[in-house]
Amino acid sequence: MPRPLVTVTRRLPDAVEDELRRHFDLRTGAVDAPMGPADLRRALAESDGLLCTVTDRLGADVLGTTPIRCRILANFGVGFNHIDLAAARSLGLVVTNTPGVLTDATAELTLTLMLMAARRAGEGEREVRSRSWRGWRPTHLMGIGLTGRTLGVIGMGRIGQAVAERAALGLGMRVIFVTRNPGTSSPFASRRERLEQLFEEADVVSLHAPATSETRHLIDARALGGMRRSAILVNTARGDLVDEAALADALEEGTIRAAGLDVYEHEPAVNPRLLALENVVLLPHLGSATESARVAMGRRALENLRAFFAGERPPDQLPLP
Ligand code: 8YV
Repeated sequence: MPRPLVTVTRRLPDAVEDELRRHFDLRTGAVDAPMGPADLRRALAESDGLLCTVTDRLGADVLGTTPIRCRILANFGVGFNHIDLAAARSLGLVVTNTPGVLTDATAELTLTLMLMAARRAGEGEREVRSRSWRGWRPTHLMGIGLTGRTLGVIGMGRIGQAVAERAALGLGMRVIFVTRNPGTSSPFASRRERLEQLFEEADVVSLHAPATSETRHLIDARALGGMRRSAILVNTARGDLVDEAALADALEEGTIRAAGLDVYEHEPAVNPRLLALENVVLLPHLGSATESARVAMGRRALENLRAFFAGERPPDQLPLP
């Protein structure tokens, strides 16, 4: 039986590509750059499976192209808002993701941003690197401590839970959360029913909800206006959740104290007003960027592909609308 042909849209860690080659005929790009619509359409037309990433915009315009040979989209990552699931369903495609294996890495990066924003670490680093540090002084770059402060978690899935646990146990924070899921509880956090309640209480607001039509611009001018003036906003989820222009206004005007962002509305573009501000920490979508998480994500995508082509149900098959 011929081996399935799988197109891998981006270069993955060597260990993952080697393992994939043991199971599939692999097509990888010569250069590691995002695939445009034409290349994606060709990959869908010519391969049995597509191992894709967040940089592949698989909307109805791309997926709607017929005929396609592809039968499975194995996403490398947990978030799948770049894939039009309705279009995938109408083509009979199976879609999978890689939940769980990047939870620790993303939770750690969330704490990194919380601490960096609270302690003004980005400002300090820029000062040292630009050789403008003039030495210690009692009032230099004073930030805020997080011990005993309140963290508000929005979205209490795996990553929200992991952030709550680390903030409570590691930083001694009091943690509150909101979620749409009625059955969710946590030994480390207490629930609030309304976002407004969370905004009133939280010193740090951290986003862990998926990007959907309902969560788009969840953090807008009104939400920012409801937060404490001393609040720090952290986003390691998806850029769509935050109205970047409204956030820039809030940071410029002192509506909130600071922000820490790992994701953006139009990646890799970042709103130039944010780039000009000192009170925002900006990272380049590093949430899952540890060696072990990226290898585990690759293995999980491989396992989904392997199961599918063996006629089994892939372990991370997504329900389609
Ligand atoms: C990934 C992420 O790096 O898993 C996700 O949803 O945002 C990141 O951890 C990215 O999606 C890779 O495709």
